[in-house]
Amino acid sequence: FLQAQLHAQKFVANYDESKIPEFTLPNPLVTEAGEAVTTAKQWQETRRPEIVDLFQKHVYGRSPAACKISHKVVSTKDDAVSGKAIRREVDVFFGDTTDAHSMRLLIYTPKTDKPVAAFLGLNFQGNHSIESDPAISLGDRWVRDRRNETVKDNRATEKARGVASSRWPVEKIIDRGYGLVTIYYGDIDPDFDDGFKNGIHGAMADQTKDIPAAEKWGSIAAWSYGLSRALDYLENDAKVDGDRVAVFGHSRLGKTSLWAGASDERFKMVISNNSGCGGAALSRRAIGETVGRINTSFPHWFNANFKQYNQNENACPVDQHELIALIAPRAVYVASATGDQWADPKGELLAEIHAEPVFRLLGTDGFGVDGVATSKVAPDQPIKGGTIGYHLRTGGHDVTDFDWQQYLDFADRHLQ
Ligand code: GTR
Repeated sequence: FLQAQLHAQKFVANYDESKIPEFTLPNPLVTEAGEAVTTAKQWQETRRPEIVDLFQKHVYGRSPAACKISHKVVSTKDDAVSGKAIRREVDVFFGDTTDAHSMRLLIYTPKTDKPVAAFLGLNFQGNHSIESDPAISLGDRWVRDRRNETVKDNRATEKARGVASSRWPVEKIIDRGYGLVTIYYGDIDPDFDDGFKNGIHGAMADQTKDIPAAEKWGSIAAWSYGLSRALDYLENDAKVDGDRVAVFGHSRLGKTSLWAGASDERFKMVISNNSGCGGAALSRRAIGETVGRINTSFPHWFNANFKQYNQNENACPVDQHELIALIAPRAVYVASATGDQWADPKGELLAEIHAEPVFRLLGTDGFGVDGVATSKVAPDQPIKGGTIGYHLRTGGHDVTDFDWQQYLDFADRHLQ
């Protein structure tokens, strides 16, 4: 009981700006040796690799080198989405044989002869949850018990069909000329703490055996690795243009899309929807969800080293503005919600503001407007004219049509 009480005291969430501890952000444009970074070449050759390495070592963990993949087409439907799209299911294997661990890609492409730009994003409840069509295979992998009829004994039921469709406006995406590729994140790595035995952690244990224990990949890194392997597949898919793929994710999967986009420069655009702590939000603000809180609730998301920064964010050699900086000069969009203070909307925008000097150094227009400041950003007024996009949507922790509207507009400017 005492233990529980101490625990609760330690993690009473703070939402009071005046109680934020004093902090100094690491400067993305100063090398570890203290040298100022003044050229794109210096950034690309010295500083960028340093920051990637710091995130691997202190935050997300080190993943194995890219494995060979193989694939198998599971199904094809030529008249999906009211006849406007082709829908395929493709199993992608983490290895060159089809007995390797696999993930199932659900791929929608508009009916056109040309390869299309596409959104790639992980989903929480299974591919069958994004559309109610009974022809989509019902996943048989472990899913979180939701205390409702969509899950029984940690397996999805028929009732799970379409339950997440409000977050996946497939028809709108197709009508705008884009493809949509989604994967159930639990195919890659089930989202619970089992000492990294299941999912690709277990399947690829051999490939990670030389990585120091404290630096081994957590689940966010594993999910990101899956996204990169999905991109390997898409690069060879005739219907999708692998050079024009936007990686998208909400919440823990927004943390994942950011790390995927930061660590894999082939993603041309990166979208973080309400990603919060360990995603777009600055850790040093320690407001809403904190590093100590997240490492306690979800010990498997980050590497073991990251635990050192519980209640000790200032000691971490990187902060999340540098994660966003790693995406430069490519397009990045961060979305917050007024009702999602747990994810620290202000800290999410500040991270972009503090990443902007890197985008400018690399010759982009940054936000595309001068003087972006947290005090000036009004709800539901997107900033989407530059390379860095942002909005603060009214409402709660979710993905809505408003969010997608902005992502599609942003994609029109960066992927078309
Ligand atoms: C919460 C967690 C957040 C966010 C969210 C989600 O419980 O505290 O960091 O990731 O889950 O993924 O929905």
